[in-house]
Amino acid sequence: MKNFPADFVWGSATSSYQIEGAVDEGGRGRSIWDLFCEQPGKVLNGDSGSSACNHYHLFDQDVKLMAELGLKAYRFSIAWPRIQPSGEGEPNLAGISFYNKLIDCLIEHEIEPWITLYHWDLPEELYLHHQGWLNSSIIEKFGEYARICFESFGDRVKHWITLNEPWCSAVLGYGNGHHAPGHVSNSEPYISAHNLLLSHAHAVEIYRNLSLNNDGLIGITNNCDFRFPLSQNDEDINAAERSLEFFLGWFADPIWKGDYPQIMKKLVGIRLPEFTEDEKKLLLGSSDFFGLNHYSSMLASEPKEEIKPQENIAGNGGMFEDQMVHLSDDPSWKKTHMEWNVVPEGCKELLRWIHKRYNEPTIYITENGCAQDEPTLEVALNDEERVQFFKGYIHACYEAIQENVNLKGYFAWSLMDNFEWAWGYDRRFGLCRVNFNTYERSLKKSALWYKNVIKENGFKA
Ligand code: PNW
Repeated sequence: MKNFPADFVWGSATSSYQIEGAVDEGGRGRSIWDLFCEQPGKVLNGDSGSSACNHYHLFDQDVKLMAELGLKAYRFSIAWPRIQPSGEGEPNLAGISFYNKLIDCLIEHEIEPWITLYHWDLPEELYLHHQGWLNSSIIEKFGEYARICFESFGDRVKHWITLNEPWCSAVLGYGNGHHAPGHVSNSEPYISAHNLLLSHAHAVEIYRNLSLNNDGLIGITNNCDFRFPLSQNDEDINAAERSLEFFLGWFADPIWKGDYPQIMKKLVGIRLPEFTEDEKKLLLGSSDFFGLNHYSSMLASEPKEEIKPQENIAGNGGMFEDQMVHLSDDPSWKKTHMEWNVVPEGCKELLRWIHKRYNEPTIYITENGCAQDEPTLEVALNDEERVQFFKGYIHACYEAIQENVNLKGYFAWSLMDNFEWAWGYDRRFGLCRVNFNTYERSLKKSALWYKNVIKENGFKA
């Protein structure tokens, strides 16, 4: 038996726009994703999250499903435009009431609520009239929104995540335009990332100053894939390291080391904003734990020829041309329906890398999972590939813990099939199957497997 520490947190995660639906109800304002989905060609099949899983109306049923799985914790996000429809000003009481009901229902079922404040649904107004994450005025606004949440829910919620994957907001939102608001630029990713980081640090300062008199923790969740060097040549080893610094160091170094990685300053030059001394102080230590979303790995090598911006990815925000790394796949790797490589070993290596670089932080994997092609209910209910995926990655977590990595929890992405951003409903990550016409949920094989892992606090290898 591969047993985990007794207090290991087994959870599952979702996000507001991906599951709630009911976009015009309860006084919710519009977000940049409502706007983005209306633009032809941005989302596969013209899908949008307007009804999604109808979780807004079915949340109590969903909490029962979580209880049935034995989840110890549930990570969900709050839709900023439900709390402040225009992104500022007085709170919308119907929005607060919805999340109060959800939180109370979770607690009643002994499931710990973990709240993410920002999982990409920026109030549209802040984008249209205030330049969204490109304007440093967002820092104060995000702080006020966060304060409302802390004051409304902080008596019952002990785990807070300020931002989900700011890399995605910056690179996909402002670099290659694959996500809302769909900008294409090679400088805006660095500007938005800068304001995202400062917004995070400001919200954490507010939380800590509120002294809610509980033992609540607050942190940030970053995403990172692992990079294996293609060969054992120094050049390729350096390329892999550089790629990790561009991916994760960009967002984690300011918080755990007080500034951006040196290599980014060198390669990005004047497009990388600078922190003032006060900002560095504010950022340093502004996360009580290391939230990590991890999905995949690639091979990294020194480019053989000059890397040109790829035709279809003009200005990709540092992931490709700025870092000067050639990325490739090992042909032996299996791929998921997202075309992401399945490499459990990369998960272990990344955990080690974080442990070492950031001085042995407490880590929570706040997302890990895989999309599978599940055209019918029957196929979905027999998702053996997903069982194998979870088995491999959770085993990698187990091995990392054996090496003293301080991994304290794991959240499967996702509780149920949902609106997978630019892929609409075509990519299914759920432990539970969702019929998007009837909203019926059914437990997949992977859900039953995970249920047993939680019950046994481990699994047979
Ligand atoms: C994450 N990439 O998104 C998000 O936190 C979830 O909302 C999402 O459903 C899940 O992972 C699966 O995609 C990502 O391009 C989107 O590297 C894109 C990337 C990584 C994470």
